[in-house]
Amino acid sequence: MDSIRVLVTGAAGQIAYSLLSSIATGEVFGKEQPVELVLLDIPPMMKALEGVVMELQDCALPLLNDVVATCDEAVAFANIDAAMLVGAMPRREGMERKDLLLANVKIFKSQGAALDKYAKKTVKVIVVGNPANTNALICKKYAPSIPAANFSAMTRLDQNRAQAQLASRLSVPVNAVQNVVIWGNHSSTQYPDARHATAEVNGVTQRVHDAVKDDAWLHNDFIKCIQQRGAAVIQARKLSSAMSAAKAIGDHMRDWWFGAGDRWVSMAVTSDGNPYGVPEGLIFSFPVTVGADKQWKIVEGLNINDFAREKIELTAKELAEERDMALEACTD
Ligand code: NAX
Repeated sequence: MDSIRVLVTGAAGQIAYSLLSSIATGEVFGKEQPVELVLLDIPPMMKALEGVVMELQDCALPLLNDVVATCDEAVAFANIDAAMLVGAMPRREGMERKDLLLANVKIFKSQGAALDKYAKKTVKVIVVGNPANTNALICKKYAPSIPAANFSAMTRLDQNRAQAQLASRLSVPVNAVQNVVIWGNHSSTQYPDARHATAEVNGVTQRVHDAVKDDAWLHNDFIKCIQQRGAAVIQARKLSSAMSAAKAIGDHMRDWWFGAGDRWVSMAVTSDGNPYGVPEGLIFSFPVTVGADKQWKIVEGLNINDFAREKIELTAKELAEERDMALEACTD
């Protein structure tokens, strides 16, 4: 089988450190699929990246055909089949949200243009670096020759967190819980929605709502826990989520690559204005199904009550503000 070429940016960072071996052991693209890993980071990180390359060699991985480490986007984006855009400008003390957005516009404008120029037109892109949804929007804008459906931002970590919290509450394995939805932005305005979720408890599949029997918890503490989970990990670890983020990147890409069957997964993808009234063009997290042809489709027809409508509108409003700020900084 021919190798596929997979780019990971921010390759000297902490998420990449957990992610790279899972790609190279076949956990993402399959146990038969040889891969070439392309590692992009910025010039001051090249020495550290050398160490990562040495470790990948030392893992002696049969599926890993080649490793390229570079700080040159023309090299990094050439002929790639998948792009995991993890690297981003971190928020520094005293930095306003707007400053962070603007610093990232520069990075994702440049990487979008590099995708347009050098990548395969079938490339599948997941943006992880924050603000992930808006970074993906900018990246897509500067890669007009690549289908919009090939761009996504990651909310799978939020989905995994939500699924795990519900499973823990019901004392069932995580896989017994299905169809939890993350709507909107990968930020504290996201709406983790268990209204359509099901759980298999004692061999019987039922609505999570009926199994939990605690609406107050589902409407308050559950939602807040997922919205604030990233901050809670930082407070405890003094570092942001890395192991769980890497696992979620693998889950997102594997389901995209192979299809997710009848499971719903949450991916932030381009809104076409339907079916939930989210403004067209925003990169917004929806429940999607993914076919074996690698095409995702938004799950339609879900009942949106007033509570849900308010939460979806709030996170859409934040994303529209981010978009406006980011686009203002794009002079062309
Ligand atoms: P680290 O600071 O450990 O690593 C980031 C790496 O990116 C660094 O090596 C840095 O040099 C590199 N980098 C910066 N600018 C770059 C550029 N222009 N090209 C290539 N590389 C560049 O951060 P880490 O913990 O790995 O997190 C990476 C990003 O993921 C952050 O933006 C973080 O906020 C975001 N996250 C997003 C999540 C999501 O669910 N969407 C969850 C986890 C994580 O917080």
